Amino acid sequence: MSGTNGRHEFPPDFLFGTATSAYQIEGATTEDGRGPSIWDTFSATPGKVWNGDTGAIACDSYHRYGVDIARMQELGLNAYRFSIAWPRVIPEGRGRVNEAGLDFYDRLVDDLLAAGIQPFVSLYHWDLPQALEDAGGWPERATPEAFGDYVEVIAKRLGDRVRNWLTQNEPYCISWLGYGLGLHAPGRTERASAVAATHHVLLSHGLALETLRRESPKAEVGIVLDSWPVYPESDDPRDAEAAVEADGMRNRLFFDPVLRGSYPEDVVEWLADTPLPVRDGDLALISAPIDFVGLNNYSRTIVRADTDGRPHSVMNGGPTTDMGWEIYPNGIYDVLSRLHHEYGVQKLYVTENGAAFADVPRHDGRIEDHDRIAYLTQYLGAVGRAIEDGIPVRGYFVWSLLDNFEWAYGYSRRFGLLYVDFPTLERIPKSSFYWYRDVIGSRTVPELEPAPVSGDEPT
Ligand code: GCO
Repeated sequence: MSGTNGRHEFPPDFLFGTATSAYQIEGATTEDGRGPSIWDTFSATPGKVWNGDTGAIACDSYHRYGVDIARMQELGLNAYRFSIAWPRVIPEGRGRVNEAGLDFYDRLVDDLLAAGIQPFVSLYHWDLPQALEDAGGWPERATPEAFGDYVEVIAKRLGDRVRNWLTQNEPYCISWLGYGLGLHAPGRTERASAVAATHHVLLSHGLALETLRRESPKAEVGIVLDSWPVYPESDDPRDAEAAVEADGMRNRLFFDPVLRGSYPEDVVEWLADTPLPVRDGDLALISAPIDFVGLNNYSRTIVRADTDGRPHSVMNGGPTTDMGWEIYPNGIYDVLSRLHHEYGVQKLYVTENGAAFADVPRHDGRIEDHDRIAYLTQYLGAVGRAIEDGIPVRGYFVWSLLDNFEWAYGYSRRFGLLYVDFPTLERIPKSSFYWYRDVIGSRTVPELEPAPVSGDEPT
């Protein structure tokens, strides 16, 4: 489709940001009274994370957040999305509040505001207090209830200054990668638990929303949904049906309850042997009006019907990032358009988009990440095209400000605009950092320049 690589201008109030999350950047996992989280436990379990990497040090942003804010100022960021570590604030998940943990986020919010950067605060980005997992984790209804109490503590402390809250981040990944496929913490492979977690994570959004409306009435509240749009591999009706099923499990299972107040009937049927633990009143909480939807999008899924008709995802040989994810900028346009036109969402942020590539510093210290610039140009271009077509996208956050702990991939995947030299923790701007600075300064995505000529990989 045309127009993605061309020049796009963004409206004056459009927010340009970057995103991070606590466990991926903070380190200091045993300092100042922080309790253990499921990611401490999971990453300490042999064989779960590449290279045995953990978040114990990460980017040390717990101590170096001042350095990071200085870099954000250099970029000219309008907004910064970060997450609060629940175990830093309530080490056992419920009950006792750790004031030192709260103080850290208090300072972070103040320093961001002083730098003219709007905080977008994620209340949960996967670091569940281990004590709550020991009591059953997200499959238990007690967990969303504890989350509501934790959110109240945060809102009471930061609600006078924070104007944008994100309740949950990627409910699909929390429930299905964590409890169904076991690829993320806590590493369980129990379908019934993944289904129960799905509902309880969404319920926790509803409970948090109720609390935030009360304790932080001037703020806007949204949820972050990750979506990989699903396309059938061919015109064969069997592929089309398989795509509907895959889209149901991956997207509609989360979009529908939040934005329509009901679970999709076909998905409920597929899950009939392990039903969603819905109680009276839950869906009203989950679908209470929100101010915006945050979309995380990186790629898409293409599916083919297996011999039994079930969806099977396939790669099409197109270009991919270092995650092996296909680069498909029209996908972000399609999801934004769907959320607006099909689901009636009136305000959207792209809360994450970005790319991992194997960045290698040269002898002169420069990191020329033309592939990341090309990726961002195309995706931000697609976002620009969505805005030109009347889709209400109000901001865009690059994942990520800096290279960080990429979950089960440890430090082997680099998503940052800042290169992090992990042995020294030095931050070095990549070419994409300067590119984004210019985009923000001019509010314009320029046309993509051809890549500098480089040698091919020796074969
Ligand atoms: C999320 C994302 C991030 C990842 C990023 C790249 O949940 O918001 O998973 O934490 O680091 O999406 O995979």
